[in-house]
Amino acid sequence: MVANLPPHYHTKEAELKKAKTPEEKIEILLEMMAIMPKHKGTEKLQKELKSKIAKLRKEAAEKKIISRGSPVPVIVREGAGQVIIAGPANTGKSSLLASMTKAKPEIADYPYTTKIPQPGMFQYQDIQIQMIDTPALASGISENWLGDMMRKADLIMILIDLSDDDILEKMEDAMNVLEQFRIKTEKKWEFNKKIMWVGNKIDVAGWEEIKEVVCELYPIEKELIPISVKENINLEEIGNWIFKKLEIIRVYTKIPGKPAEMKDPYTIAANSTLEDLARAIHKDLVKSFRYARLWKQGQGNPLIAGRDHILEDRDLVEIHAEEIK
Ligand SMILES: Nc1nc2c(ncn2[C@@H]2O[C@H](COP(=O)(O)OP(=O)(O)OP(=O)(O)O)[C@@H](O)[C@H]2O)c(=O)[nH]1
Ligand SMILES: [Mg+2]
Repeated sequence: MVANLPPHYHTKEAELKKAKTPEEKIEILLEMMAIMPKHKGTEKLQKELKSKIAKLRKEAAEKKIISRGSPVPVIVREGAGQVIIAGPANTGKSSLLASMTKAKPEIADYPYTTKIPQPGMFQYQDIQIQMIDTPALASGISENWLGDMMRKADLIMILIDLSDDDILEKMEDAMNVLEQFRIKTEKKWEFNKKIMWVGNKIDVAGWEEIKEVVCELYPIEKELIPISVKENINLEEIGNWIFKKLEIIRVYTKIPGKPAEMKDPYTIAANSTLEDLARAIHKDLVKSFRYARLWKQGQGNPLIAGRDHILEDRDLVEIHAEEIK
């Protein structure tokens, strides 16, 4: 069968000959893959390109050419938690950031659009959570700063594309990068960071089969949240999951004798005690703490609680302290 390749493909072929670094070659080969019509006649060629890409990625990874000397981006932590949106190219990471926050990242139908990370604040009920859109998680593309950023984050959201036939290959590659970043244990399904799995583009027919294929190879079925940014499906669910995964609680405080204002809560780690809350408010309060009046959500009468009392989400607390002389 004749391959019938578009002229643009041959231009890319010429570019490939001139490319020097593995990264350049990978980018061109990926573009060639994208341009190539997918039918029986191009099957052999597709395989060849894929194996070339795999070889180059290995080469790039071995040489550790994931630090290209470009300036390291720094993002100042803000809000009640920091979540990195990561994942293979073109899965909708920037689209998700744009839909959840006021940020305006560049979105395009070709891969590797995002080159530098971009933050946005996600309003979840009465708290704000920082979300960071990142460039594709792919060997030969991802740079070391991305690993640093991910290791410092509270939660990593891995966004995959459930409309993509090449999902397995991209997953494998992304997992390899996570291993290089020491976020995933080598050859084991074990992560040393909190991870959440999100599958995008379920507005495209056939996503269930692709999901099945991925879940057969990777044990993510129970956790995977299927969404569509485009059609606004399940996006609310993501907020709830982020909050759950961050394992934080909101605690409202009031001053004795003053009415409660149920806003601007402290956000502290789940299972924190009243003493931990006192510490978060002011270090002197840890010493001077005597007791607290504590209202559980929806309950009228307060309980009197000591410093070891474990707090829960949406508790209202009035701390009574000794006067410091
Ligand atoms: N059908 C469909 N397309 C989507 C959805 N979300 C995003 N897209 C499209 O997917 C393409 C890639 O979106 P981006 O948000 O740029 O993806 P990305 O993961 O940031 O891509 P890179 O920065 O290149 O890694 C764009 O054409 C989007 O319009 C979705 O839910 N459904
Ligand atoms: Mg992007």
